[in-house]
Amino acid sequence: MTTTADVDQALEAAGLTNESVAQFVRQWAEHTGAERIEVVSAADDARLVQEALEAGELKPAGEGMYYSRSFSKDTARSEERTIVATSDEADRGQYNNWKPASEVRPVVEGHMKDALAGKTMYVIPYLMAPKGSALAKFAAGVELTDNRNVVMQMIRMARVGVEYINDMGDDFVRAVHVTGDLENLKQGTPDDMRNFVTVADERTILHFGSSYGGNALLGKIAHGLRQGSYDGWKNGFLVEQFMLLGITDKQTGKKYNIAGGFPSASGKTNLAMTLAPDALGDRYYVEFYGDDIAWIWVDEDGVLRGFNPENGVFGVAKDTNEKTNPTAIESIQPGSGAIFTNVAYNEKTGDVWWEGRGERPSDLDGWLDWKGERIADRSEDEMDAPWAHPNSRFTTVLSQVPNVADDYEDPRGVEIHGIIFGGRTRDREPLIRAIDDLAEGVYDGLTLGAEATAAADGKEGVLRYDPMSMRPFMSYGEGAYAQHWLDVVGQAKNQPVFAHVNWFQRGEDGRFLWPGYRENLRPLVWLMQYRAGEVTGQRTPVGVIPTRDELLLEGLDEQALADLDTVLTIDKARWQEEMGYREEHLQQFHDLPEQIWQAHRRVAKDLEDL
Ligand code: GTP
Ligand code: SPV
Ligand code: MN
Repeated sequence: MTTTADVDQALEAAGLTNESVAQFVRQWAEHTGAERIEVVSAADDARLVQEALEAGELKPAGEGMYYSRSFSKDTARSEERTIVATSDEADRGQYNNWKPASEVRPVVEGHMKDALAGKTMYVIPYLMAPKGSALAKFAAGVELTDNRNVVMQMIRMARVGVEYINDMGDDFVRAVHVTGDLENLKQGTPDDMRNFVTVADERTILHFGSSYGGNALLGKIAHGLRQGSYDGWKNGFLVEQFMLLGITDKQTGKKYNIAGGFPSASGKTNLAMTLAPDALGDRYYVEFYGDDIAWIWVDEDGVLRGFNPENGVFGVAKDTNEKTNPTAIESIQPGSGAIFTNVAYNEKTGDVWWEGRGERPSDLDGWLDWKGERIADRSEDEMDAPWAHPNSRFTTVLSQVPNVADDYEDPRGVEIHGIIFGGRTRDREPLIRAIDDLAEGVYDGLTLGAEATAAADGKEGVLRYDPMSMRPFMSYGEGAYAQHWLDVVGQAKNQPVFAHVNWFQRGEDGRFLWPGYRENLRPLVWLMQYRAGEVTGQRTPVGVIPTRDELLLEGLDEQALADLDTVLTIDKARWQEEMGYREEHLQQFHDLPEQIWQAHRRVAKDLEDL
């Protein structure tokens, strides 16, 4: 076990001078019984990668790219094991799984006691913001982890180094991650030992029992979303699971930035990365800012602004290919430093593959599925099982994304002109409907719904509501959350336009009625034109939808043209049915602002009158 002197020596050698951080590290070194302390920064990446390759934790996947595999029962965030704890029961919401801090803290601390005996405790100082941001005070954190892969993932996903923490005094999130003995945690049983706790009013995150994604990289989801949204509530800003992109009209020189929430695994990364300006006669230029998180506030001039707090992309691999998302493919080329997790891997060639990457390799030699089992050894009836896990992912840094905006690191963020919500819904929701009114926009966000996907444990195909795509990350009550939205966005001098989009409507034969992916630029261009008053669309009870001739249709394929009228139609009966479900959904929330109920009743009445 380390002594206080050892800890202090490690901190000093790394140039970590923040005494509050030092105390936090000492306390946890003692509690976990860590054998060694190692403070890391981004500059340590090459050495850590080398160590991980030697230890077999990473495998080479092409030059400067790596493959890793997580434990087979540890492949996604686990929502039912995730808890927001505070000392005030008023923070209990419908979705935040609230518990008293005094009850859960001892449990998870108990699991962590002496859990690092014989192990290294890595100290990861990080910032979830561009350096110099006015919100930096809420963005700094220190993650302690026993897992080298988590360190390498954090180096890609966050800004990592002592320089981000030394001047922060006590303004940092205390984040502790202990992997635990994954084979013996009784996952999914009544004795499940996993606990993913954010003690929001103490700015402390304690995650035990996973080494995967948002369960383990505590900067990203636990701090960047859960803790961040709690801090935002108390301090006047918004923190959302939103992508952020910019569209410039080269003819007019005008630029529009759009932020948007889509539930996990519903298309944020793809939308932010892959819009196809070339498809529309090269008139538009599209820039990438962020694919998963946006922090949003109104500046001193009354401008609604936002930035992406992350430094990288943790993208769903499935169906990512040259056609659906060429930009993503370009960002995971040799030399990119990309890490692939739970994809299929060829141990002889170092190639990786996933469902939707292209043809399945016909030569099975060397191929392992996501569990590490040889494909060639599969029996006849196992042959059709997926090779990659449906939630397998690639991790790459923003600077590798070819269309990343020049100003993506600007601490002032960018102005936000539009806010969109998009679910995964197979019927009812049209391609796009614009909403001009703030309360109605917030109402629309609160009633966002999606079919469950592989990113969260759950049944595929079952529809569930996911307010603003924040359901798994909600840190306080939904009524207060809605009010906070009205308050923050209400301060903006120029109100953003809202819109609801749906790329996932299906025909009776199950095919997608809209080609999606790169073609999604078309409805967004319409939204820009709508905001600028260049098109008027047709007013419906649920918003303004484009007329067929207002959409740029050049180059769209035959099938999409044939299906277009269906995705631009409002089905009154289906919508009225939906209004009943919405009412039940909203009734669960305590203290929902009256303005939201008014918006709901207005839509219901307009539907009745249709
Ligand atoms: P998280 O990282 O979990 O928050 O997910 P995300 O919202 O960023 O989702 P992502 O863009 O990674 O997409 C998830 C899945 O949806 C992938 O398998 C995509 O291929 C698929 N997808 C994304 N956009 C579209 C689209 O426009 N049409 C269709 N049909 N599928 C899409
Ligand atoms: C999500 O599930 O919404 C993600 C992936 O972005 S994870 O980081 O694992 O939460
Ligand atoms: Mn996400």
